[in-house]
Amino acid sequence: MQLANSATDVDATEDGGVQATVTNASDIESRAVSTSITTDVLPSMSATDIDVPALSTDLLVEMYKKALTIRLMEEALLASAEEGQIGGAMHTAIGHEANAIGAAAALRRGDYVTCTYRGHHHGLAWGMDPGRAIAEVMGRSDGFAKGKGGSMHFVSPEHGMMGANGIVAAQVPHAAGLALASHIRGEDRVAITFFGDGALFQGVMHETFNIAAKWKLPLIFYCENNRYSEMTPIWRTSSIEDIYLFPRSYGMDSMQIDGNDVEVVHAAVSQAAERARSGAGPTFIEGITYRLAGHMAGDLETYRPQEEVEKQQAYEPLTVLRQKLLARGVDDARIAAIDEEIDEMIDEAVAFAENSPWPDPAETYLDVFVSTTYGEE
Ligand SMILES: Cc1ncc(C[n+]2csc(CCOP(=O)(O)OP(=O)(O)O)c2C)c(N)n1
Ligand SMILES: [Mg+2]
Repeated sequence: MQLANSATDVDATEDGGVQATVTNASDIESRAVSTSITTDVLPSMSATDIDVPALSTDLLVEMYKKALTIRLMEEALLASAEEGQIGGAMHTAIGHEANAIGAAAALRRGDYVTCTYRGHHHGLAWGMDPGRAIAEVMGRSDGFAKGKGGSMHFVSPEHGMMGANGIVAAQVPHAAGLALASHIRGEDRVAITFFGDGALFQGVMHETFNIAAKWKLPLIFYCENNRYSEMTPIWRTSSIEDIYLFPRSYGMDSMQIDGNDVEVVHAAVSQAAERARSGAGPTFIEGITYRLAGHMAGDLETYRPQEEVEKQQAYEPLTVLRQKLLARGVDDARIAAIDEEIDEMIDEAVAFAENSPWPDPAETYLDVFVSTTYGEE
């Protein structure tokens, strides 16, 4: 196994995103990681060995802040939903954070992302502001889609966030279209699309695998395998539980990785992005993760034992990140100060959203239809 010898510097962007640049830094120890899965929910699961360059401590701190921001925002949203402040279905990504954060840091500003109805973590990882994000979920006019999209249609093209989607797998061909547009325009933008394990059994998924591989589109397929499709465990629905094997029948390279470790996710997405930009085509990444909260707000979770959830708490993205920080010498006091800072920031974000006005009914039909035809400016 080859040991990588590079590290990543953090570059916090103005709009709150975290961007990473890989540089040579032989003084930071690199490691080759066998990302064996620590859960026994699926004891037979084994992961792909990949080279994982050590990220800089500064970047890990930024990633921790982002993960905590997402986590606390999601918890605040669940509380707001319970108070009846949120209309429609709302799905949180508590436990999934590392998949979005590791990927966003490995990609460039200008790269596209599409995702499922479980997409708050992608939006924030791509730089969306928590106050406006919460306002959107609450249907307020300061939201990114003026409150018209809500949780399931999170969108912010200025951040490259091209849309969450309530229809399982519908966002996948959208990302193929974005990748194709990038190719036709001669740009080097990559598109990444996130979906769940349940999406693998949608026909459009396989149609997209085929054409993306055939046309070598600059596309990254990222499956957040939390081992449940709504309330149904994967072993009841899938002929094989190693999801990453499906795309291989389309001639696509794929890997199965630890989706709870930002460094592993970062390394995998970096590899896939390099391949996409070089013209070698798409890669499929299966990030093994776990949904710590219910499928959606109000889920009674009668379909899984509480012990299973508790077991996963020992290896969830925030715990993993805290351990990494402690190992790098970032002490408990510094972490506690960060925790306090983010907690206050989320309180302010919630207050901002709650004070945001409701949309004007006169705007109902605005921004609904595109007013130009293809090719017109
Ligand atoms: C085409 C379609 N079929 C069914 C549904 C209902 N549905 C909503 S979420 C979901 C489960 C999807 O599971 P998975 O892809 O694993 O994503 P997760 O919710 O676990 O993140 C289903 C079947 C839907 N939204 N769209
Ligand atoms: Mg799932």
